[in-house]
Amino acid sequence: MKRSVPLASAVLWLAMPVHAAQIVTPAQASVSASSGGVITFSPVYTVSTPQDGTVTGLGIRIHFNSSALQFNGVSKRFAYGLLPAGDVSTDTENYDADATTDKYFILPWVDVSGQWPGGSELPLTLASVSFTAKAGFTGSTMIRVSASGTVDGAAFQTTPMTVSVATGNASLKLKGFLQGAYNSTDGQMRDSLRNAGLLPLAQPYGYLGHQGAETTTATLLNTTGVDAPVDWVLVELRDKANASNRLAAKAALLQSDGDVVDAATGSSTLTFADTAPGSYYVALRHRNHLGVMTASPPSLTTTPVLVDFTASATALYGADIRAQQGSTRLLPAGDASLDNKLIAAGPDNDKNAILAIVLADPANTGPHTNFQSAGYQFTDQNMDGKTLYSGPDNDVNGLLGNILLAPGNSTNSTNYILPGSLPQ
Ligand SMILES: [Ca+2]
Ligand SMILES: [Ca+2]
Ligand SMILES: [Ca+2]
Ligand SMILES: [Ca+2]
Repeated sequence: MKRSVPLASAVLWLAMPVHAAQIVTPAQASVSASSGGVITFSPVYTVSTPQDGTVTGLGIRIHFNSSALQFNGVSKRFAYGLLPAGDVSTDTENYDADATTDKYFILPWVDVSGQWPGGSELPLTLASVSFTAKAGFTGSTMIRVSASGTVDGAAFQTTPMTVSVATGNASLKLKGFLQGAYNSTDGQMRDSLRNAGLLPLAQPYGYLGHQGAETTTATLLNTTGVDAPVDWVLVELRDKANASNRLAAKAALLQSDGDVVDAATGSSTLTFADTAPGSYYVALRHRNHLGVMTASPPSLTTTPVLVDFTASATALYGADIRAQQGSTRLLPAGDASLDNKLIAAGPDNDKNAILAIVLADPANTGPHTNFQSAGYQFTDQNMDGKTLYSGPDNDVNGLLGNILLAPGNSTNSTNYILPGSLPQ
């Protein structure tokens, strides 16, 4: 909030060389980068309490290690009172008290009419500074800020950004079971969609905002046995600082034995091109099952670690909404309406979504509620290639079971809502 003061006090206030501290912090405290990759440093400006509209400009130095990072330039600079950026200089005086940061450049702003942002205009991103991690450098390096000039009397506070640079890309191995396709007798998933020729060659997750060009091959789709493709899944890497923020995604094939494999090669190592080694939450999503995500962000390097969502010991982010089959865990089926919730009765329920597809099938001339609607559809909860609302092997009973057996449904009520635990 902008400081509001009576006129007499304001005159006194302006006369006194006392200001709130000026603070510049990076938008991200740490980033991971591939060797040769681009890093963006965004200094964010604010002032300490009391927030104070009387500060009149700022000059900052951005310090970096020139053997690790190459300075590319500055964009999106806050425009008011802007002066040209300085050239890259050698940090002989070591203004930031870090001997490893040997270079700096200055970003100055002046303010002759008292319009420098304060109060509700803060925090303010001052600029977007681009660096490239130099080929040959790996490890950790810092980008720091020091003040070349603050408003008269103002203290300056800052924190650095840690840049972790590694060669190669993040990779992992992943396992999961889909309840709808799972056969508890042999502990494998049925490959009925593949067997019926219904699995598409191209990834189907455009509706989740994934525009990847992943395709598979007729050879892989002809695989039978434990490595038979059951369906496409979507694997997401999410921001360790914000679990809702997807940083990378890869559509892949899920095999009968639970392995998630590269759709093009069949490799059980999933490598995320253009994604630096680092710590990321790992999420596994499917068209009509509730998605799951790791409770914490594992470190993903070029040596793939296994994330096994079939194991009860693998902790989930949020509530553990997985279905149970002995000690095995399964992604729960039933989200025919694609809203990340399982609902069997009442508004937006998944039963109605199933019924609607059955009744809308052009071949269902009755129409009859027990019609079998063939195809690769979200409503095919048990993944047998048909959507059934009633009768043997219908797609509703699995949903009902998940609602009635949900740990939070203490009264076994059919109108209980089971929310997904994957942050949206
Ligand atoms: Ca330095
Ligand atoms: Ca396998
Ligand atoms: Ca739903
Ligand atoms: Ca079905």
